[in-house]
Amino acid sequence: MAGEPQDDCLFCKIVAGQIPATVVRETETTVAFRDINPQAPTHVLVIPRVHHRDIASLAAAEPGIAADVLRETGEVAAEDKLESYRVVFNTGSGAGQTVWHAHAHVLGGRGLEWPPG
Ligand code: D5M
Repeated sequence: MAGEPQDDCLFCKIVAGQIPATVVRETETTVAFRDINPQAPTHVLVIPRVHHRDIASLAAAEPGIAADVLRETGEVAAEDKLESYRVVFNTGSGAGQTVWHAHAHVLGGRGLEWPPG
């Protein structure tokens, strides 16, 4: 059920401490950790503790927590002293989403081209 931990969800396991991660920030509602396959010097994922399959589902069901995720992206960028950075929510397999638990990518520390591939 949406919002409940899912046994087969990698990021629910990170929230539960069952899989290790390099956690950089935690709040009551969110966890931020370094991406295992970094695409930039800073590549941090910010996730809600609750399970929703993507950012749209999270924002529809729990808009306050979606706002918490957004606020944390800025905190991560500030901690890594990023003047410029990109926040990405891959949504759907055609856009490259591979983990079906809402997450923001925070990318920075190098030049970033636009449009992305
Ligand atoms: O992004 C999913 C991201 O999750 C992708 O960049 C790799 C990352 N990932 C996968 N497993 C782990 C673990 N165990 N720790 C940290 N990061 C991880 P998407 O937008 O769904 O493609």
